Amino acid sequence: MAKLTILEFPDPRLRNKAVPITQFDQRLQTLIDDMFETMYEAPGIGLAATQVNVHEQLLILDVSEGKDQPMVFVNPEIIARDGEQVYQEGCLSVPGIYADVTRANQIRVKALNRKGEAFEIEADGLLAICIQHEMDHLAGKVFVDYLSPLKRDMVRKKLEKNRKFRAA
Ligand code: GNR
Ligand code: NI
Repeated sequence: MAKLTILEFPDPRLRNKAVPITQFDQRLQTLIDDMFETMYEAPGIGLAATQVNVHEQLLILDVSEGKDQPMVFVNPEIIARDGEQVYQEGCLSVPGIYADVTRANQIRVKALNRKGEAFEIEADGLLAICIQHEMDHLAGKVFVDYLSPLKRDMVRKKLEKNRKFRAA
């Protein structure tokens, strides 16, 4: 297992659009295991392959209290959505920044598991938020894109300052 490096906003590589996965080989299994190690260590409740500079349609999450319910979604698609919910989101690629984001309250998702088998789930609450947040990453989108350009620029400056402080 290996811990991977997480790209940080405004890294242009976070803008890449992920391509579908077709090979459910050892490389994919290792990538998934390394992403779990990286996510649990961060710690975070979700991680998209985009964030570790792999531009393929793969996201993982674990929104459980005990951190014992790992979930894997390959080539995910939202096939139904309903309602709205607002939640204060954070992101491992935008460290230390939190902002309210409005998303669908309930979604139905179709995806493949790590073996390439199809499944569908209905999600609401934090699980629904997290799936939508990670699917945005796969589309090259970051949650601060929902903020006004002025606020986004403030986020960019704050991150730059924090990075300089961390480096010093
Ligand atoms: O760890 C994370 N927490 C979180 C909190 C609120 C809404 C979304 C998230 S996802 C985030 C991990 C991450 O950046 N995934 O892309
Ligand atoms: Ni994120």
